[in-house]
Amino acid sequence: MAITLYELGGDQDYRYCPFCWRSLMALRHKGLHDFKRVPVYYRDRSPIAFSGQDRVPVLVDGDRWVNDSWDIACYLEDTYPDRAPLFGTDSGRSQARFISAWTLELQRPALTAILMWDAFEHVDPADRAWWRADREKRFGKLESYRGDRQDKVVAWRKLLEPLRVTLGEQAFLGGESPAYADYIVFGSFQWARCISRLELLETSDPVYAWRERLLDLFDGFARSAPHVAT
Ligand SMILES: N[C@@H](CCC(=O)N[C@@H](CS)C(=O)NCC(=O)O)C(=O)O
Repeated sequence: MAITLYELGGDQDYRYCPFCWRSLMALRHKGLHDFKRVPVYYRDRSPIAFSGQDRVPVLVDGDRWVNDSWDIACYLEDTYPDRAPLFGTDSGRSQARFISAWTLELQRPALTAILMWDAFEHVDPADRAWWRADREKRFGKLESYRGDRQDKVVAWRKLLEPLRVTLGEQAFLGGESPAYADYIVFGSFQWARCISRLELLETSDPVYAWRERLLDLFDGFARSAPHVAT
């Protein structure tokens, strides 16, 4: 059955939605390599109107569709049980829910504020007026997020301590091999890597080495995605 993933479109074909990256990695993990990627732009959500909501990712698998990255992961796990497990067990699934909640703390508001200007710069030009109006309503003037953010990055790194301690002991959150929990957190790092030159991690950090391992997965699938990080 043909699979399509509707994901956020940015300028120059950049794909940098953290939640879509969770689903992209989950598809590859399940060995579902042959799927179509369709960009959805902020200004026009009509391609996903069939889902009755206006957020990406949305997955279409034959005559079924699922929206929300968590529901997509559960759908893939339950629909393709004979392929590599994303959660492993019910308790793995429950614990991944915790990781998902924790990752939101990591991403919002601190990382969002650090990357606000970068994100704006990579919104498709035709979406910029919409994006500015929407984000300024919620977060204030975009220009206030410009400038040196190094101090903020140093403070943000402290939030990574539970990740750092865990990955100091094991290769992945999934243990010896990656699991959906890894893709949840990785989505935020991949988002950052796609839009920003800011170095979020020090090379000596176990989280850095983990991110490298994730970038290498599936023949360097995430590494080869268009990005601005050096
Ligand atoms: N909880 C949702 C969040 C999805 C979400 O917020 N997606 C963003 C793209 S990263 C979106 O569609 N944003 C549209 C907007 O900001 O209006 C999930 O995990 O799928």
